[in-house]
Amino acid sequence: MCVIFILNGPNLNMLGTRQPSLYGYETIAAIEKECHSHAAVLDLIVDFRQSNCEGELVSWIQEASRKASGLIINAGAYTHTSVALLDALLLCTQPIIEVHLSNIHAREAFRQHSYVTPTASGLIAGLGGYGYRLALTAMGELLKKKNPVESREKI
Ligand code: CA2
Repeated sequence: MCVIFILNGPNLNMLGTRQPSLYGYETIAAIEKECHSHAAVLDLIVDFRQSNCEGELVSWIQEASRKASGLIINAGAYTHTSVALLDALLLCTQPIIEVHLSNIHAREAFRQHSYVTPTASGLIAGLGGYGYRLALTAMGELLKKKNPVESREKI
């Protein structure tokens, strides 16, 4: 079965404790649980992680490039700042889907630039924790394609 890494960046461990109007009431643990059960329906296995450290995320992206069939990433604030994450993502030959809980394009100008987007097959933003399930569904469809990344094939 295909293993999908789902990586989460800084402060996402705080979900459900503050700022529910922006990020919802769901905790990261609840999102992880939903991802595991949705993945089971799709015949996928999820490796779900969160870190506040940029270097750890870089190492996990490198690990995903060796072990995973696909990568779903919410890089948190590093989305808007990290060339290190971009360089690591550029090494991945697997499909990448970028997820954000909030609609980053309806927020401050600095959140409207993403270093992740150029590496991603697709982007889901503004749908809260549901976006992770949508990303898993899309990943399942992408993985049925012969060349999901090279051609940036559409579902
Ligand atoms: O909308 C998203 O998913 C973001 O990646 C979340 C990041 C933000 O920097 C990005 O621009 C968009 C922030 C995550 C912080 O999460 C918190 C949750 C509860 C309380 C405090 C922070």
